[in-house]
Amino acid sequence: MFLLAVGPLASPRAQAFTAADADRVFSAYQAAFYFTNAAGGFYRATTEGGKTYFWDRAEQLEMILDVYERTTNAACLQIFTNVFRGFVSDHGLRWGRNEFNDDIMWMVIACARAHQLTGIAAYREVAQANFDLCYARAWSTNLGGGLWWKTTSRSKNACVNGPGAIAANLLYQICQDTNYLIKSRGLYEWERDHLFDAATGQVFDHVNEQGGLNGQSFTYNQGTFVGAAELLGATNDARLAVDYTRAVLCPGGILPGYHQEGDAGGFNGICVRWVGKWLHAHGSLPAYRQWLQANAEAAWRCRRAGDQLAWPRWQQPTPAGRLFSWACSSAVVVLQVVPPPPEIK
Ligand code: 7K2
Repeated sequence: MFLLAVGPLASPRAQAFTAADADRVFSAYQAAFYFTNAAGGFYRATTEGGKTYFWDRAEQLEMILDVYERTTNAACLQIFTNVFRGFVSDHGLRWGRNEFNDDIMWMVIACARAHQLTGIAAYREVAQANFDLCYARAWSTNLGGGLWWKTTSRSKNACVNGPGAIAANLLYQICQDTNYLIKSRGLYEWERDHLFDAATGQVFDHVNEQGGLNGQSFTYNQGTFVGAAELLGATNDARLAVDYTRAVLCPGGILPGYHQEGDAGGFNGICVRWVGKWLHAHGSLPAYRQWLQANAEAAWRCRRAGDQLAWPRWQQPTPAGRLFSWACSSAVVVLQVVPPPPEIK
């Protein structure tokens, strides 16, 4: 009895999260949401069925690449291939029918990253063709440049200009065409001038045609701004936007608990993907690393028993009942892109 009583104290302190947990969170996700049919691979929209549509599926493709970047496991590429095939079966190879310019830019990023990781020409071709068609219809001189959010609405939003700057930068890298670098810089500088407060690091959601600023700040916009800034060497801007995210958007240090229904469920995954790349490029500055690790730990801790899924409100336990795959992707991403703390012996 005595030995049993002291056993837990003598054993190593449980780690916050490990690489094995990063494998587990993805396995749980796949078990709950992934399915294949003759057309390809897909994700159920919820634990009850359906399938994700366009931009959430594009971001699920990015999630798979995050797992691959961490593990270099060829099985991830097979899953990516299947989901890409499913995407093409639903949306084709030219996406101009989708009125949302942001949707197209997210998918361009996923395909450009896939090309970087695999060298497969088809991913580069589809990324380039769709960036070009999107840029041609979305860019205008109104408000000094920048991309319209969608074909019909008259606002210029962070959610298209940040991803557009990243997409153009990746195309520059993979096509070696400096016109893409010029576009990347142009979009970034427009966003910096119109949707960024250099005194605080805040990224604003959008500006309307009359120049009216919407002052809301979402973590995904902070994240893509950081990603674009870092790719273009604007390291001071990147750090400012990271600081704003950490100090203002994270009460108690944990990213905001967005609702799982709707667009925002996956915002924190996008945020940590780009903030994680920024951190990696800057030698894992300890305070920032610990902040991201606390988020990854919270995401893993909040998972529910049984199917092991974690919802996007990491401060609270994942409830029973229906969960949304797009919203559960944030926890998968954070565990891929944040390095686990060293093992405590
Ligand atoms: O208003 C935009 C954006 O500026 C804002 O940050 C978010 C907040 O909402 C929309 S972006 C969401 C759209 C993405 N494309 C596909 C659409 O179905 C989706 O509404 O959530």
